[in-house]
Amino acid sequence: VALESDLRRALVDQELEVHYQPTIVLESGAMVGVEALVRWPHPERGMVRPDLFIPIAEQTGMIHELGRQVLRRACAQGQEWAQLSPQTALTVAVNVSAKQLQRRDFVDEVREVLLESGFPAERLVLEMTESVLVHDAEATLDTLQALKAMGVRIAIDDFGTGYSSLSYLHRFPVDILKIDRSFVERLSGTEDEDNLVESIVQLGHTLRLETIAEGIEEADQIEALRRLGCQMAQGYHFGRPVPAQDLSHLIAPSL
Ligand code: G
Ligand code: G
Ligand code: G
Ligand code: MN
Ligand code: NA
Repeated sequence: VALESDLRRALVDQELEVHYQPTIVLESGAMVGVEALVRWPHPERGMVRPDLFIPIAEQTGMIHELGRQVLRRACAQGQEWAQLSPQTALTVAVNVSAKQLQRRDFVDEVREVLLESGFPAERLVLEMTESVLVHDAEATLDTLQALKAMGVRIAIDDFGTGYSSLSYLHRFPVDILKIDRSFVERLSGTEDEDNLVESIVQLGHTLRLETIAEGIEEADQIEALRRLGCQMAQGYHFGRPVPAQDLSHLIAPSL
């Protein structure tokens, strides 16, 4: 309850921060995007992890305000980077809870944030988990098609850990599969584990989806992923989530 009222106050005072983790093209090593990850610098508890407060926000309905603040911040930041370095054309990926997608006005909210920030819809990626597609499939399909029509791209987060079905992947306007880090962790071990990642990458090729491997911590995982045909990656090896200013030197090196 203490955390809940603290979170309510943090939202009113706009105390949440957004950190950004680079997304890298495996072939070239170029940074092509970032994932926005919310952070809560709590006055007494220090940095509170999202795993702790996102569920509270979902249960109390605060997730809508939280999500709006993160989306606003991330699109404004994306636009700032675009102006500092027009040639970089970074994508910005924002995590979205099932609860947010279920709200009727979610699409309007995304449209408004894009208009207000000037950030191009084509460079916004919304990340959601597989479970979102399964529950309330008809309403979700409408929502995703409306987002798609605006130009926004859809990524399935933690892919491989949820309720996977080929038919919904085919049916929903998904653009990107993010391969869960539990699969990447076990890479370069036995052939069976490599084959698991390989089949997700192959599925991506078949459905014409981009694949992003998550949780790369070791250099030897990069070679394995390249060999398996995975296009992109994220992980502490390339960069952990950091405040926007800590990425500026990578985005506009001359500044
Ligand atoms: O960043 P880690 O940084 O600890 O994130 C933990 C979990 O919180 C992940 O599952 C991530 O997707 C989720 N998360 C991080 N930021 C956000 C956010 O802005 N909105 C939602 N809904 N989830 C987020
Ligand atoms: O669920 P989602 O994929 O959005 O959450 C991303 C989570 O993974 C965040 O908590 C982020 O901080 C964390 N993360 C990012 N890169 C790595 C990594 O290389 N190793 C580990 N263990 N976690 C990572
Ligand atoms: O950022 P720093 O200089 O502390 O990073 C040292 C090394 O550890 C780098 O290779 C970096 O990619 C990696 N790294 C950074 N943060 C984390 C983390 O939270 N967990 C793990 N396992 N590795 C990290
Ligand atoms: Mn994510
Ligand atoms: Na993930």
